[in-house]
Amino acid sequence: MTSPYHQTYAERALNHENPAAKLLLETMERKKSNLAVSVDVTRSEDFLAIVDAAGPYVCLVKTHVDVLEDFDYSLVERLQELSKRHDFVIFEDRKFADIGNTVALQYSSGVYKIANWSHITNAHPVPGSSIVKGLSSVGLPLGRGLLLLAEMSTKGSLATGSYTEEAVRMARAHRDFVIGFIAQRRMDGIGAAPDEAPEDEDFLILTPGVGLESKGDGMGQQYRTPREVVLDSGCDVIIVGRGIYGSEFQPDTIAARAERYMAEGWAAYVERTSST
Ligand code: 5BU
Repeated sequence: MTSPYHQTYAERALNHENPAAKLLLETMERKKSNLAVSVDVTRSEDFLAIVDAAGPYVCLVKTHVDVLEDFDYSLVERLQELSKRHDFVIFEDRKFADIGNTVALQYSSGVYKIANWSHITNAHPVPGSSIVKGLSSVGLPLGRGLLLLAEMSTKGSLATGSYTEEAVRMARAHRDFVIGFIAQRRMDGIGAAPDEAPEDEDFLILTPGVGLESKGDGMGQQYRTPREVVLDSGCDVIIVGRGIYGSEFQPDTIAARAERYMAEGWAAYVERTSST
């Protein structure tokens, strides 16, 4: 069988049963975009302006709703409208990290009710597989998908070696709900004995730490180019925040930058899928 590295997003969509994974892969193929925009701003007005300007160029919008100072639930409705208009998937980058019972409450309830609107969310594997059980009790009936944080983009990250391998084993044991990883490279076969990894293993790899103009941010973030991430490391979705919205919220610049990242990410994918 061809490895996911060489398969098209459309081919891979057929292999996934989880609705969120399928939706993401189909959206990538339809829009010819493997770009996600990460929108980390504190005012709802800026948030919506960035999503609206970048929306046509992205397959996914990644949020941190807890940084919005003026959050109210109507923002979610606006975001959902934009998601329909521009055809993108929503990913709340919540990074759950507690016991099963607590994360189930944090996912379903409180101010944000993340499970109600976010197609995809993520979790640290640090508590063990009970975290997947807790989140899955809420998300699976709603057709949601989970990403495990197998690696991080930051300098000195502790998510390496056997920790990363355990994250992949945890995912392998919960393939109905865990659709892939936040990681810096492909994870297929990691942590498995040669006869252990299922042949049809296909995890989605979403990768932050992508930038064309700088190597880092002075606070531990490390950037690689879309080409390094997609072609050299085999990742599927490039996640770009400040590289797109920078320090100003002018719709023209946001759209132009998003278009550039989209083109670079897609060119790397085309090169990858046409290589043998
Ligand atoms: P940036 O502006 O492109 O640096 O934003 C990157 C986003 O990705 C930001 O929301 C982080 O919280 C997120 N992120 C990351 O940068 N690195 C990681 O390893 C993980 C998440 Br996990």
